[in-house]
Formats: sequence, structure tokens, C-alpha cells
Amino acid sequence: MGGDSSPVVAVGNAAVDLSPSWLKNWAIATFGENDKVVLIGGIFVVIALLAAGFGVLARIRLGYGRLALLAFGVLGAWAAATRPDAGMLDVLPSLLAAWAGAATLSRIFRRLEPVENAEPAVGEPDDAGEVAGEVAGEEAASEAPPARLEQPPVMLAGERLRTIDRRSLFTGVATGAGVAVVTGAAGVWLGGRNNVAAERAQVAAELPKPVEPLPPLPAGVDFKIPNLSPFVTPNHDFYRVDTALALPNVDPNTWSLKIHGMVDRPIELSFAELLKRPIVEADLTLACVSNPVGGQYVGNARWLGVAMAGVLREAGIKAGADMLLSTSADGWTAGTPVEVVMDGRNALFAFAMNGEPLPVAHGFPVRQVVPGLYGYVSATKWVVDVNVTRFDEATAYWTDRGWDAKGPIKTQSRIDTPRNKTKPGRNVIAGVAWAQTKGIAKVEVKVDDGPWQVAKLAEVPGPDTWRQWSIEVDLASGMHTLSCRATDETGETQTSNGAPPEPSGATGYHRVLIETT
Ligand SMILES: Nc1nc2c(c(=O)[nH]1)N[C@H]1C(S)=C(S)[C@@H](COP(=O)(O)O)O[C@H]1N2
Ligand SMILES: [Mo]
Repeated sequence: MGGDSSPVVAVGNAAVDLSPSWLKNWAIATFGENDKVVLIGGIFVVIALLAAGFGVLARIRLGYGRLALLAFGVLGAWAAATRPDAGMLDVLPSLLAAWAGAATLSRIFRRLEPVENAEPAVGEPDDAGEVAGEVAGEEAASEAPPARLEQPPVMLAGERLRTIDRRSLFTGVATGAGVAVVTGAAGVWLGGRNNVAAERAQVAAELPKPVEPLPPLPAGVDFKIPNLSPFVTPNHDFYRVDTALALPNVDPNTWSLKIHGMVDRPIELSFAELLKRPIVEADLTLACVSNPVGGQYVGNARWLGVAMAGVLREAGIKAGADMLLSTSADGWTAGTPVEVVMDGRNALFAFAMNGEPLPVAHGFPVRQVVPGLYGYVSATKWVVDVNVTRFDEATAYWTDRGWDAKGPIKTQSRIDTPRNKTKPGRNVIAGVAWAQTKGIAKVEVKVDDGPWQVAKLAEVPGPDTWRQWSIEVDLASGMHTLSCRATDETGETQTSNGAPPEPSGATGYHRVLIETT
């Protein structure tokens, strides 16, 4: 059972999967990392509107309201059961929620006292099956004096006219709300059983040492300029992009990684077995293909992991295989070119990030990190399975949705500061640039239509990380456009041609409009 059996999360996940790529891309671009909050908020709004609609249905006939709730529960259960990591228990929260809703609805309606001698207002709809009762009611009403004025407010509810005793209506609603809170809390508590905080602490206590520990980062990697991205992105600031609404809680004690498909010897590694292999430490910058020019979906960390190439060599990749189709615990997939992983770069099955076990949001207990490739084709979090296959035989999650099958990162640079306002006169302009596996050789900055000026570069531990840059310029008061561009160590300067993220990564120069006052 995964963490996503809550009706809201299950429906949300299904909505994410069923929605067209353009909508997903728009959501990521518009709401950024808040896309999931917006989606879940939207689902709550839809549910509230639906619930109001069910109430109206129940007024016509209580059974209709109950039926609508049940249908909604079945829909939620279907969404939960069709998740890639679903178990039988996952249908329970939706069905229980629907049952609780129907019970609350009945309770509230039972509190509406039948009106003994009121008649329905002319033209108000009533059940066709109640004609006899209606006639009888009309006869009764014609015998006794109309008592409607003395009655509490009347509404048409269920099969009969009922009055609302306000106090019992409120206690009924309050009971329903109480049941919702208690069952919701129980659901959160039950979900919390899957919480892997204790397992993470255990891994932290026994984090293995790398074969060749990296020297501490030289002070020169970081200019320490206010608002300039620090060289090392703290884990809690690291961008997060994934399709998971509820994070997979994967227990390292039961986790295993299967390597199979076009291999000589399929292997399955437990977490303990993985950690017994030679441990590699590496500074690597990860970037998302959805990152617009100047965007924030890029971060740099010091990782601990096991070389993917070593594990794959042990399995023995058969001739003709050109793709590693990796799958996460929640069923997401990425297709990574074999030759890229085997070419000697630091492609890792990583288990630690900046000195601590991977945060759950970043793939605990094990994820892939491949320098030089966008995350969608390489950086599988919560990885459990690698199928060695061929690009002409298999496709992966985002390639099925129109993105390029192979996703080499594009050389990029970004202005971090200033971003909108500054003082006239001498100013420091600073940012980061990245071209993983190639390295950054030069960054240039242009003010308005002036000449390209070469910026100062910070130190870097190697070619796989981003590189800070800075330059001092004089700015007259008024509006200015600042642009930057990077050249990688192969001598190639990033293209000025603008392209959107889809299908293979954004291009163009980052430009910011600055007002000096
Ligand atoms: N299981 C899983 N892994 C995934 C993804 C995902 O949706 N599910 N998204 C990928 C994408 S598109 C990127 S850019 C990176 C982001 O990693 P981060 O969230 O740790 O920054 O994870 C990759 N790994
Ligand atoms: Mo991504």
C-alpha cells in the first residue's frame, strides 16, 4: 500500500496522469513547485461543490443523495486502486469516506421532523410515487386550519415535508463534521505508519564512508554575495519535481533494486548489499528539463552513491541494449541511454545528499543521479527496478507525453542578483551557469545594448557542478536590461535562440529588467 490511497490524493494522482501534457506543463510553469498544493486545493473545492450538489439531490429524494455519494466513493476507490503501486487496502479510505458521508446525510435528514399538517407549496416538485400521500395530505390540510405560520421553517426534504429543528440540524451537522475529523485523523495516523523517519535516522547513523572522500570544498566556490545561489543548495531548498502527490515511503529494510532484461546475470541488491559496494562521493548539479530560462529548477549537492556502471557491468549488458528503463516505487519511469551511464561519468545510485540520507522528497532510500542529463530521463527517485532494454522497444513516463527520448542538458546561465531594483552607480551582478560534464569556461554579461563583458568565475571542484560568476558594472539611473550567456569548456556558447522547455529543454539568454532608483 503506497501513501496515496486518500481519496483526494488518489483522484489527484489520476487527474495528473489523465491530464494532457500541455496542462501539466502549464501547471508546472504557472504554479511551479506549488502545483500540487493548487491541485489538491482545487480538488477540495470540486468536492465541496459536488457535496452541495449531492445535498440538493438528497432534498429531492434521500436515496439519490446516497447514491451520488456512493458513486463518488467508487470513483475515488477506482482512482486509488488503479495507481501503479496500489494494493487492495487502498480502496478503503474512499469507500469509508463515502459511507461516512451517506450516514451523515441520513442522520441530518432524520433530524428534520415531519410536518403533520403542512402542504407543499404549489409547483414544488415532489415524488410521483407519493401522489396518494399527497392527496391524503391535502385532504388533511383542508380539514384542519393551515398551521404553517406557527411552524418552524419548512423545506421539502426526502419523501415528505419536514421541518428543520435548527438545534438538531446543527448537532447533526456537527456530529458529521466530528466523524470526518476523527476518521480523517485516523487516516493520517494509519498513513503515518508508513512514515520512514526512524529508518532514515538508522541510515544516518550508519552512513558508509566513500572510498576516496572528496576534500572539503574550497572557499573559492562561493562568492557569498547576497541573493546569489549558494554553491551547495541546502536539502530543504533543493527544487522538487515529481508526479507524486503523496511521497512514497520506502523502507530500506525491504527495499531492493532489480537489474534485469538484456543482461547476462540478472541481479537483485538489498540496501545493505548496495552500501557494501565501493562508495563514491561526488558534487553534481541536477537540472530539470521544465526549467524555463532563468528558472529555479536546478540545484547542486554533494552526493554519496554507488557507481551505476559497476553494478551494470556485474549484470553484464548484452550487445544491442541501449536503454536503462528505471522504475520508481510509485511506478514512474525514465529511459536513460546506456552509453551515457557507461562512459565513465559519475552516474550514481545515490543514497545520501549533503551528508544526510536522501530526504524522502528526494528519493529515500535510493535514487539515480546522472550528470549531464535532465532529471526526467535519468534521476529516478525511489528507484526499485532497472530494465536493460532498447529505445525502439520501450518508452518512459515523459517520453510518452511528448518529451524527447534522450535528454542531454543544455548549457545555461542565470542572473540571480539584481532581479528587479537596485541603486544607480556601481553594482555587482552575479549568478550561476552550468554545463554538466563539460564545465563552464566563460560567462559574459551585457547591459542594454553595450558590449559583452567577461565575468569573474568562482572556483569549481569539477565539470559536473554549476559555477558562480560575478561582475561589477556602472548603472545610470533608469531602466536597464541585463543579459548573460555562458560558454562551456568545449568552446560552445549557449544559443541566443529562445525555445520553450518542451520538448528538450529551454534555450536563450536570461534577461532581467532592472530599475535603478
Ligand atoms: N519517481 C520519480 N522520480 C523522478 C521524477 C518523478 O516524477 N518521479 N521526476 C524526475 C524529474 S523530472 C526531475 S527534474 C528530478 C528532480 O529531482 P528532485 O525533486 O530531487 O530535485 O527527479 C526525477 N525523478
Ligand atoms: Mo524534470
